[in-house]
Amino acid sequence: MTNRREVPGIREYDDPAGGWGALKATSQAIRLQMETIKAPLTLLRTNQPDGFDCPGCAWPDKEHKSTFQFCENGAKAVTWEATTKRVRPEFFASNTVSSLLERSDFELEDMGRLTHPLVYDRATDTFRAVEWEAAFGRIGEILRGLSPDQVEFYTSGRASNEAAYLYQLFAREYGTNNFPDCSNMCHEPTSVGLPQSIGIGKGTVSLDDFEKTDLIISIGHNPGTNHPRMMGTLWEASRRGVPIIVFNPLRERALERFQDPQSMLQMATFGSTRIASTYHQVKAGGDAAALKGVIKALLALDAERGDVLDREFIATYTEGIDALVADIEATSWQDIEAESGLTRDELANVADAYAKAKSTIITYGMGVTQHNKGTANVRLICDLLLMRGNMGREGGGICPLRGHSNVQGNRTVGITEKPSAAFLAKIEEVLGFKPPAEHGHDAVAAMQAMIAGKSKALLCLGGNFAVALPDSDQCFPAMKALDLSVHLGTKLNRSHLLVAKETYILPVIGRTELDMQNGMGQSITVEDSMSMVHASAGKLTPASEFLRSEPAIVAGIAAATLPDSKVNWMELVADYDKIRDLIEETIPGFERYNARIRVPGGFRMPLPPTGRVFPTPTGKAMFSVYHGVKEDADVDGDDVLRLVTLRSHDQYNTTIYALDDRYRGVFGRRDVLFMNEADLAACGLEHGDLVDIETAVPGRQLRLEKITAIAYDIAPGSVGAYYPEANVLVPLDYIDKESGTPSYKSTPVRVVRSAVV
Ligand SMILES: Nc1nc2c(c(=O)[nH]1)N[C@H]1C(S)=C(S)[C@@H](COP(=O)(O)OP(=O)(O)OC[C@H]3O[C@@H](n4cnc5c(=O)[nH]c(N)nc54)[C@H](O)[C@@H]3O)O[C@H]1N2
Ligand SMILES: Nc1nc2c(c(=O)[nH]1)N[C@H]1C(S)=C(S)[C@@H](COP(=O)(O)OP(=O)(O)OC[C@H]3O[C@@H](n4cnc5c(=O)[nH]c(N)nc54)[C@H](O)[C@@H]3O)O[C@H]1N2
Ligand SMILES: [Mo]
Repeated sequence: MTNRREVPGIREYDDPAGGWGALKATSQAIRLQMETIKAPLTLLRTNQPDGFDCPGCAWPDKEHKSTFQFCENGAKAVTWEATTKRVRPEFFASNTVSSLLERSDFELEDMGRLTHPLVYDRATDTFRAVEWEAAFGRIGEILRGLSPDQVEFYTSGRASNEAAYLYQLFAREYGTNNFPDCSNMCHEPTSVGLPQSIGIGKGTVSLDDFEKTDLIISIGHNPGTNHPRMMGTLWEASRRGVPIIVFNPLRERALERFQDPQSMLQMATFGSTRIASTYHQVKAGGDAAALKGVIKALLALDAERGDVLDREFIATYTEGIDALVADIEATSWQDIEAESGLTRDELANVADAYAKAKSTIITYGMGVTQHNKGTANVRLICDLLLMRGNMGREGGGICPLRGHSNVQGNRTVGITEKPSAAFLAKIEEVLGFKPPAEHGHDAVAAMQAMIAGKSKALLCLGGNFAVALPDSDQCFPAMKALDLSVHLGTKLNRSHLLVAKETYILPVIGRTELDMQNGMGQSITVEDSMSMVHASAGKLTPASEFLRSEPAIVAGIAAATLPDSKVNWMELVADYDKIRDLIEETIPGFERYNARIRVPGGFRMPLPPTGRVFPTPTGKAMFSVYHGVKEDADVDGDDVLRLVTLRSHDQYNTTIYALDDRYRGVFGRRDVLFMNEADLAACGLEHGDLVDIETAVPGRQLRLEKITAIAYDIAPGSVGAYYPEANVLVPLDYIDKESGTPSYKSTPVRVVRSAVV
């Protein structure tokens, strides 16, 4: 490292995660986005009993009444929405859409909050303000002229239960199950794999379990950046002496050392706490092999000692262990080591620690799901937990780290392209219309239908659909070929600007803002990663008097589209309690919904596995078999590397807050490729060289040119680049077949030196 050349913006960051660095970054975020006088008050209202739910992440709060939990990235999410910057119609009048498309994603959102409903004017290539009713009327007219299966209803996971429920009701009465949603690009392997294994697609642990667990295994997530409030939980566990075993190809600072900004002593003494007790730099895409290795070692240990498996649990509550054991026996250590990049000894040590722990929690994120074997990965995690009865045991269970703050709730209230027959029957019984039963499109299928010209219209309840999806060079033109696109959003983004024949941008009241309907302040509800449902009420004055709430906009479009609707849209929107009553009538688990959200902390949705009830078709928890260990057999070559696309510390998905990635030592730029020193050398490259990256999968050849390769502590054979810039490299059809989730974390690529111009 000593004689490496200087590369602009790349320098080592030695401090622990959190701590003084986080305090400084927070005050900077406030200074850039908000009036400093208003900011502290706004931040203090985050996650309070009568305040709003933090739009940052889906990690729960203890009883939802803790004193303000300090969180740098939560503060960024809040200040980004509560910013005093505005982008008004006058600005749009003097800036063509073509010129706006030249700006970066960061610049687009940084212009501030949208203030007026806008319609695209093709003659001038600009957006201009439009009356709400005129927008609804025209959208309704176009939708009535299309066949429902030509229309896609996208949802990004920030929408409240109330907005999402109305949205799915509208789409289903209109006549489609085309519900692409952000979850399809995120935790779909969880939603598909967990029901097969344990009968429900949600995590099984609560915060209390973290206080009682003996071991935490963390696979493929980066909580210091993406679930910062989890750091407090990990910090406490580590100080209690609980081993934390990490599997991650990159050394992530927050998983190594954390300085708790809430600990006066640690701040004053510049101390920090070790987080990971052991850090395994698994190869990208090597988790299935690593998990099979741990299972193999655990079986060997059990053969030796006889008391490692929880035989009583396995006999009473599960099925299928014999097939798993047979498959594990047939998997060689040689393959496991080659594919995981970890040694037999390392994996056996994990098995030892696991066998010692009375109760174990496994946490995981996108490093597990965004692979073409994402569902198999999730099921292998379940297998490992089931072998020692870690389901329905205090301090044990599975903990998927959800993405958007209400992505789990959206699913619960009906955002799914594959609705159950029971749900559809209930809708028919209660609402009096027959919803379609035919399955609809998920995110990739929706885009493929758009590319093929089969889908003609796209409605987006939030999000940045085209930018979040893989293969931008195919997705962007497909947006422009649509007849209609409608975006409900808070800030301008590229998907809004990839205009269709007709395009509307409809600005919404955000989570932090007061939502008045009929003279009454309304609250909405959300469900966190641990299935707690609670109310959220914004307090700030909305960014503009012309904003409307998401439920009101959905209802407005629905009423204009369906003149003979069975639903009284306006009555529902006048009082959100009425939407919740309807949710209670049509979806199990919401009994006494309105009463229970008025209790601080809310209530927990039913989670049968916590009582060792597994609602699978057999009534048992099911072990799985995943043959083989390889990511994809046909793309191997000595020079093929696995590309991981990931988030920096200064971004929220496609929203870029700033250009730094402090913990990884990247400042003021995002055009870098993280590479292991050995891979750099093997490619004949040096730290700081300009490279081109090209995909190494059959099919469309995708390329990203002139990226700076930098030496980084990442597993050999794996390279990393930032999302969304690297999305041009992810093939749209390189997906997990079971869940449809793109392999954003293991695209096979080759890296070559850029040609000199
Ligand atoms: N501040 C902030 N908060 C967020 C978000 C945000 O963008 N910014 N996004 C939200 C959303 S929608 C989501 S889904 C979550 C995402 O939260 P995470 O799941 O943490 O997502 P990523 O940052 O994409 O990266 C995951 C981690 O997986 C590792 N990884 C990559 N490939 C592999 C692999 O093959 N195996 C293993 N074991 N690890 C691997 C990467 O090195 C990285 O540390 O966070 C949510 N919260
Ligand atoms: N290469 C690669 N691609 C990925 C991923 C990856 O790891 N690598 N991760 C995937 C994952 S996990 C996800 S979840 C998706 C994310 O995909 P999306 O959810 O579609 O994207 P976001 O960037 O979260 O959406 C940002 C936009 O949401 C709007 N917005 C913000 N707040 C609100 C609100 O309160 N209401 C409304 N109506 N709009 C609002 C703003 O206009 C903002 O521009 O991306 C996926 N894409
Ligand atoms: Mo996500």
